[in-house]
Amino acid sequence: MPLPIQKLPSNHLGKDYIVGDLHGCFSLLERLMEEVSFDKNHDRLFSVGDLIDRGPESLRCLQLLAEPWFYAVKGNHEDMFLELFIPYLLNDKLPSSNVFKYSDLMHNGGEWVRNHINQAQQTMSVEFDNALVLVAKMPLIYIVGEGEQRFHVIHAELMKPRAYSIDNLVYLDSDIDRFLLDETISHDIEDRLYWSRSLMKSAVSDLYYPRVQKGLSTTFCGHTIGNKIRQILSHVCLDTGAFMSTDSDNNFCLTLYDVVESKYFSTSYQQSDVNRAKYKIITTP
Ligand SMILES: [Mn+2]
Repeated sequence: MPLPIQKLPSNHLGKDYIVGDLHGCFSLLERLMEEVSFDKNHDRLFSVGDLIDRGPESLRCLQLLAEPWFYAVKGNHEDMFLELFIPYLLNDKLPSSNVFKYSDLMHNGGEWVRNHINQAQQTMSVEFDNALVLVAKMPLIYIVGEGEQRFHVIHAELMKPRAYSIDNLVYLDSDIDRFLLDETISHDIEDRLYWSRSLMKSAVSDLYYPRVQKGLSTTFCGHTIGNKIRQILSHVCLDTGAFMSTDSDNNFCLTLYDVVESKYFSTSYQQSDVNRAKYKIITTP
């Protein structure tokens, strides 16, 4: 199995971009990549996970995992997907219809997988099988670059357990370096990495957390939907609700952040064009 934490050098040849939760919104991503003239030979695209479910093109999003320029961490939706399909991956045994019906995946927008079941042969489609192998290899954390340039990509939050003191709420670079050395990450840390909403919920509550956490490099994340980018304790949340952007009553969109130029691009199913704006991340308290 590949390591759950992967370290990559800075990109000196091209640019690095981060995209928020895709949830099947492949065509929106295509539009944003075209807008920024994404260079597949030199640029890299990082994803904060949750490639699948709820939106229209889940499998197409998973197929991005085969691209050499695409780097995605596992989200809670990929975790639910694997929970349902790991037995099939390991022993070719499809889940029973009851297991399917009552799975977490089916209750969270995973109905699309039904279109890939080959009932007669009790297998999934070849495209599905290929994607499943790639999902099983997704890491939980990317560490990119060193020093001032360093950033992380995770799905949700780096919350510590029983974090009561404001000075001690989240894991720092030193903790992440230790996870990297240990080559493993415990199950409860993994769970909070996928599911935590403590910090981002504070953005809409009265709780105040500073934008920068000393000792923690910029950590791009998603998982909690808002109608704009939010920065709390060095976590920069890019989940702007792409799959809900079909509704003209909201400002939801897919967001792509350009790390080098400190700006973002967004688009939605309601628009045919792209918005662009500066969003400078604060790195010193
Ligand atoms: Mn999520």
